[in-house]
Amino acid sequence: PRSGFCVSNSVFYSKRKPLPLAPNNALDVTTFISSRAHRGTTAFIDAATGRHLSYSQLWRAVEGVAGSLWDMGIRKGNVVLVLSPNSIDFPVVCLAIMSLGAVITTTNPLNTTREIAKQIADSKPLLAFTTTLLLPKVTQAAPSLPIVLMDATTHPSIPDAKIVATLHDMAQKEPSAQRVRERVEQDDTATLLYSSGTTGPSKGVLSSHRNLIAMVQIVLGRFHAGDIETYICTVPMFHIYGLVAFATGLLASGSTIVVLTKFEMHDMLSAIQRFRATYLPLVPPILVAMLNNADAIKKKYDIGSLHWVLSGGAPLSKEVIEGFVDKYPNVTILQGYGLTESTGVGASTDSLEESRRYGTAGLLSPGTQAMIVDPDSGQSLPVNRTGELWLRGPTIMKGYFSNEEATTSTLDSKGWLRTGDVCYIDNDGFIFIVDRLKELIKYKGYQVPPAELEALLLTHPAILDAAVIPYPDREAGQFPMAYVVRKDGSSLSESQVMDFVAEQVAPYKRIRKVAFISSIPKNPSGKILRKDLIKLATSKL
Ligand code: 4UW
Repeated sequence: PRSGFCVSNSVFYSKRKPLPLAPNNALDVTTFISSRAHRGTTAFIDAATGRHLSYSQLWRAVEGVAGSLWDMGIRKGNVVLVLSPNSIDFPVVCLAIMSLGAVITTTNPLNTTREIAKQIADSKPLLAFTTTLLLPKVTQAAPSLPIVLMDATTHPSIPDAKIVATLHDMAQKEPSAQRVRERVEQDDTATLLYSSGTTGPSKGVLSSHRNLIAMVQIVLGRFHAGDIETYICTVPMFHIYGLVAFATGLLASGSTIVVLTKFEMHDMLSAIQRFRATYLPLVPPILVAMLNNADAIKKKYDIGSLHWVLSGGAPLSKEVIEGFVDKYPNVTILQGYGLTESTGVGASTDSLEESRRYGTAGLLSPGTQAMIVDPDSGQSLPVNRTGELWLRGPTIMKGYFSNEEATTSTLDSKGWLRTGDVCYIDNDGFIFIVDRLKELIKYKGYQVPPAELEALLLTHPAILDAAVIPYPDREAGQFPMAYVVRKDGSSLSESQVMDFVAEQVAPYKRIRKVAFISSIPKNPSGKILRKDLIKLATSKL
């Protein structure tokens, strides 16, 4: 069926043109991207230094790095860690690793040594790419892990660090005739990104070359034929959003990507002005800030080149969209909804007309199917009825890395992914996200798994029990709030609880509100009744 929905068993089919899936089974995503024809010349510009990479330099560097990795002994299936802020070198590293059939695992540079060590212990990388600034985190987390420095031109000797090469040297390497290309199949794993899914701590999400190739085609399909856009990249490339856009998808379109190493409002706005950027992918908190300061921004910067702002990673309120459109009338706000587990975009609005349906997350991506499932009865529901969104299609992950239990409770035998998002689909096939069933907290678009913070709180000698919930916040979207049961006789204070957590987690995971309670409400099987706590916490708002 090509209409918005199929009535027979309540499966919704995408209304977009189907994907022309790549038929050749022996294909890696890097080869797929590099073989696309386009008219683009400049691939990347570093916003701070103006350093450029043309498309031919990009593919030359990827080939050099891949050849060097091969010489170092990196082979198909090996995991390589990338711990770096955004840079024009980040995509080079990712594309080179994937071209060998090796697997990228990325992590947030804000993460603490403890958090990075945990991911290293789980994913077992053989090599790490990092920067001079982040080097101490890697060496402390895994002292024996060999390291490639991404931002040094000479090979530094730093005590205690096992630096084996610089990216600079690797990229210069002449293509070697010796390198035997191992056959990479579309079903081979390409990325191992971490996500907490519907419950529990972060887990490795296995996405295949097939998943990524389909995502590249979805990103390409969102293009208006022949347009070459200039993008600003400020969303993180370590996250699925930045990775599928800036380190893979958009490179197949010939677009130019202006890269900011971190988000800074002034840097972003002056980069738009300087490079006449047309397209700006963001997370909601930055749109909120642009709205709050609209008059001052318009006075100080000429951002007239900007036509598209893409928002995703967390919900964007109708009020913000209306306010934004009012303040920036030349800009169309597009929405993208996705998950790490769906290797990127599951639904999106792609045009001015679609964007006018304020509040929608858009139409299903090409080739993607959906069901809306009643969480109580397990029945799939028809249009305009609210339930859990399930997704199926060519971008859905292979599963969680060495975690059979999490995989089977998230992916069913027919390939349906339970998103943990509460949604409905309207008569025209537009998805509306109304709530989150899963535990996940999103602080400024970053994932904060409550289970990790709860486990940490329970290690405090004065804490008997704890539960962590999302607390709504206009700027951050939501932040983690803790309900804590103190042990008898303890005089533990709110700030002591917050400090205890802050010392051990990345800043975006910090507990920003604490309340004490006599017991944590739980169901008979011991599951925390989060909805009750959320109601309690927000009843006074
Ligand atoms: N509206 C409401 C949204 C939305 C949302 C996400 O960190 P993850 O696993 O993944 C992401 C991925 C976002 C993304 C990827 C590729 C892309 O092109 C794009 O375009 C803008 C966005 O966020 O978190 C997944 C969870 O985040 C929430 C939702 O709960 C989802 O299950 N979420 N996007 N537009 N909520």
